[in-house]
Amino acid sequence: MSFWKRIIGGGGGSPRGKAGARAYAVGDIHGRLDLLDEVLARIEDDAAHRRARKTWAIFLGDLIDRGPDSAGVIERLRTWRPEHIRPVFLAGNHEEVFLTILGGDPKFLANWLKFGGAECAASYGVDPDLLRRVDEDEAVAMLRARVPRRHREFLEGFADTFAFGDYLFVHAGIRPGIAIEEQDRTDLRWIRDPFLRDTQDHGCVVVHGHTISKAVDERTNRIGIDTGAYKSGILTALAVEGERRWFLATGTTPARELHRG
Ligand SMILES: [Mn+2]
Repeated sequence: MSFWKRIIGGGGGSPRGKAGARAYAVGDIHGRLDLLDEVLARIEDDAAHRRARKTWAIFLGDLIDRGPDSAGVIERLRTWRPEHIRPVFLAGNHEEVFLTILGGDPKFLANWLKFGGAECAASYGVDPDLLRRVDEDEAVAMLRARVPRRHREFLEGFADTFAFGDYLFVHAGIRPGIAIEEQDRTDLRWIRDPFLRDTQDHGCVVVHGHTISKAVDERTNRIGIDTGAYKSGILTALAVEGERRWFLATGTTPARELHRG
């Protein structure tokens, strides 16, 4: 049932996922192939132990940078073909920057190297110190030569949003007060405060990554699941089916303790 139907009906019901389906959403991976392997195994195991449903796994973006193995993460997800689970990939701000550089534009290069790009470059066998020393165009050419075309094409195919019943999955968030179809792509990938501080109902529950919280940041109008995997070791996945939702995470932290408060 849509948000408006519920309001008009005066029901005050909980948000629901798409009828007859299940979704798993995975937060910012940032080059942690070790944690990705673990969370994929947990998702596949969880799905195998529940009723067969049409099932999606939505990756909220920022697969790359910061952690040690961006190239490995991309290759793992590019070739991930679980039975009965359809992967959906959303682009984060880190994919945007990486693709801009790989497209031949060096304007973000220096900042990218500072914000986790050095580790990404190293995962492709490109020495980040060398990238800093040579001129920008040469640095871009070195990266373009080492990042496989199939990786670039994979990243270029990422979506901006994924709607699932009363839920909307995005990388960073939405600009409050603007219809989903009219959202600016930059907001979807980069927004923080105007979205994070907003308490109004958006007409959907927004599930997002991008901004790190110590525990799952579960509010009435949004759920943040970026638990800072690259430094915390905790990569979180949210599962939604009907009115139910539950969390899977790497490490030994019980899902319950991932909740704030
Ligand atoms: Mn991000």
